[in-house]
Amino acid sequence: METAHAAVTTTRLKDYLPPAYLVDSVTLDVDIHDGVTTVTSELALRRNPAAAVSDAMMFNGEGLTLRSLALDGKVLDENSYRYEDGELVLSGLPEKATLVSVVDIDPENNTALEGLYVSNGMYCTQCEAQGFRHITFFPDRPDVMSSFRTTVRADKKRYPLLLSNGNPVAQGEEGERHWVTWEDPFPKPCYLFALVAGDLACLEDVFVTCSGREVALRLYAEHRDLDKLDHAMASLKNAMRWDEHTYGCEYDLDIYMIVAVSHFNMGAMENKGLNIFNTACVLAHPATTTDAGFQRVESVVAHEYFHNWSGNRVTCRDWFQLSLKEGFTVFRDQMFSADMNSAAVKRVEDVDFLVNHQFPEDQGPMAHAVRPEEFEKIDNFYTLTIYEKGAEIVRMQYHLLGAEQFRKATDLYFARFDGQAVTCDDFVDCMQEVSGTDMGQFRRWYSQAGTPVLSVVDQVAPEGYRLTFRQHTPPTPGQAEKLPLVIPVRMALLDAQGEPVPLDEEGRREQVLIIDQQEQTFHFPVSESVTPSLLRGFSAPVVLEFDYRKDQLAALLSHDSDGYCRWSAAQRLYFAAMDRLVKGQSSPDLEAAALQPALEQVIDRAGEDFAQAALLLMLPSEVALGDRHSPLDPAAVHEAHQQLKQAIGRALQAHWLSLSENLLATELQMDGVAMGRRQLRNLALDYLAAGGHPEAARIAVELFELPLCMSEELGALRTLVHHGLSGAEQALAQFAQRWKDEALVMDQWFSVQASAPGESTIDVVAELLEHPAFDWKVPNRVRSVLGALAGSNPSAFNTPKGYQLFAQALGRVDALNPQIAARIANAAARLHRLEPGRQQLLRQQLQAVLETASANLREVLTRILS
Ligand code: 0A1
Ligand code: ZN
Repeated sequence: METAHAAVTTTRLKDYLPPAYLVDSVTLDVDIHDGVTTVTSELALRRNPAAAVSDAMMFNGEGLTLRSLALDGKVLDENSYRYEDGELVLSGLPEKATLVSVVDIDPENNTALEGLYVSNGMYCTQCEAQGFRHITFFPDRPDVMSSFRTTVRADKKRYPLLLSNGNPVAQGEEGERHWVTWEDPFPKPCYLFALVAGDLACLEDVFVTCSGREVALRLYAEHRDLDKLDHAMASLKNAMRWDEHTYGCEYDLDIYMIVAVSHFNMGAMENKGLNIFNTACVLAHPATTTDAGFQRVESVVAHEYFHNWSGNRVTCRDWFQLSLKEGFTVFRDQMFSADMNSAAVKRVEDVDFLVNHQFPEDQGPMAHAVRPEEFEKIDNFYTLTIYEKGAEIVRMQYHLLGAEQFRKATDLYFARFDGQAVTCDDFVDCMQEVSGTDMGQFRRWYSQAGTPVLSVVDQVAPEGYRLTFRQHTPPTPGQAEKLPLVIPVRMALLDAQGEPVPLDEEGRREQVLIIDQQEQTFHFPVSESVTPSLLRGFSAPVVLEFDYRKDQLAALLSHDSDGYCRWSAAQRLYFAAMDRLVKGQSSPDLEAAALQPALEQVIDRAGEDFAQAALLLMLPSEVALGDRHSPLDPAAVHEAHQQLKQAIGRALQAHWLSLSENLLATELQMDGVAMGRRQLRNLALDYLAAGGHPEAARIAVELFELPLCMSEELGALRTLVHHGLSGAEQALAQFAQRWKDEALVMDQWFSVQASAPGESTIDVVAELLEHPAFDWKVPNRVRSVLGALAGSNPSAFNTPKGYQLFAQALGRVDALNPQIAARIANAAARLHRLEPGRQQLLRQQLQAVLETASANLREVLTRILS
């Protein structure tokens, strides 16, 4: 547990030194008893030939009760080592030595959920980034890679299942207790260690790898959830096959296991051969899981599986290189999901997420480079920048090299660095070596924080058409000066019919322009009037500024063959309309009338791809709208957002009504088309309600009463609750009654209420926090209320009561789980953009929490308040 005012230490990339000693092998014995768990570890130490010669070595250890230490069989007395502030230092070590330590730990009271802890009666671990030091003494850094042999001992009846990494090699019984020994021959850093002891149900299958080896696939969950594992199993097999085809990566052990746990700080964890998953990212059943939930399971299962190569076989030298494994693996999972579903829709969803969540991070007080230079708590750097922007940087390399060369480069990367802990530069070196391209300037993407702004102007001249690009990256904390980046801009020029015109003598109709200077102009032999279609496929993570005319945007939305550009045009139209409303320059009905023809075109073509139509018809979020206005008055933004939604609801009400009724399915299907239909149908129903249509409540109640699946049921409930329709209260009560035993469904029940727009929701949130089913120790539940309030309900959050409740709750979470508190606190990062009155109020509240904050929370709050 963190204590108040724990010493803050900053770790810097420039101070990196290799470890003095390596640990070739680890033998662990974990003896689990109620109330105390005893961990005996035997480390085979060897002086690191790559380090400066030293006979001293540091081992991390946090919250360990030391029983004994012995070096080469000799018990060490207290004078022969130093153990303070979580660091054990031994000196006078020979070239090779064996260190045996015996410690006691207390998993039952571990609410921070790092190291070994208990979740619903099951023992499990979370060691990334620095959890292993809570289990035993160890050089807890990713560049120390060891083979592990682990014995787990526990009561036979209560913990029939004893798991760890690798393959089981021995087992036995001793009276009421039993033990299993696992061996993982692949050297790994300790952050990939895992252990599980519990009574779980198992779904089993077999995968035959490309070289014909049989791999046992075992998915574990609580017995009641056994029927919710099929989708994860199917996703896992698809991912294994895809990685063989796409990257030539074959699975290496004889077993691959996934364990679902209810208490988990993040989504899931790629421990070697024994993934541990948040139940929310692995359990899926049509009755209890939304379509978005199904898609998340598919992508997270794949993500963790892909880490077996991009992360485990080849890992990070230090935590500054985190994006080496995370950016690359997100890119891999994005491409996998694109291949399994509609690629165009997937790309827009990913861009939407990046633009609406990572861009604000990169433009706020938490902005940091994809390869940061320093951190206090590494847990705070599992950010959208490391993950999502990191993935965009890999994607740019993929497109710059082309699929074939990129594959050669990743082959080289995996072959050259197998079994090693390496850097982002090593990755780019492979790209450079294979392609012969100088990637020197490109590497700035890793070191430079902030979102680049690319301003474009066009000019029609007698000689042809010209586009001039100017790039500029605004300063970020600690990084005032910015250098030009390499920005690939995929583009086309569309004629009046929306057809791309030839851009050069060869007749190419699409090009990638490389912008690598502050300003550059490109000429095209085009004389007709054209609309530029820029940044196609979102070819670089930049803000693109171009002063489009309304008719050009309508044309892009209707005709562009690029899904991203269509979506981006729609976003520009919506934002412009709402901006005018925020500034009081227009009326909602006028704006809706102006949008109507373009939206009707989208609706007419909805049958081509329902999901894409839903994405095009959905308004940007209130939070995203607020990010365009400074100083931010959340009430004015809320008003404008509601007004436009209502006006669109009214203007197109006949369409919303028919979509709400005609897209209704009669039997359950879980394919992409069926999911797209439900998405569009839910959206239509929501617009119908926003427009105040008298049929909305009836349709929503009918759907709620007899849903085919959770997407329908929850969609109906959300519409009822968010629009305060008659029947909402009853539906909430019915839903809670129906699903009281399904934690993941109840999370949705909490979050639907906490995200209902409007100031009065804050009183609802206060009640939800007192609800008997609310549990401060369960991260999913905490997120479902506090995350929903602060992250997606600006009109309730940005009130005096909202700030006060948020700050108090933050303190309460922090006392139990600093990682979760710090994560939720990020929602307050917009503080500096708020109008002075609110800014002052929020500042006061956060300052009060700071007094007692853990080191994790303190790092985030200090940055926000600075
Ligand atoms: N490596 C995991 C994410 C993860 C990171 C940190 C954790 O605890 C602090 C847990 C999981 C992934 O990328 O899926
Ligand atoms: Zn990951």
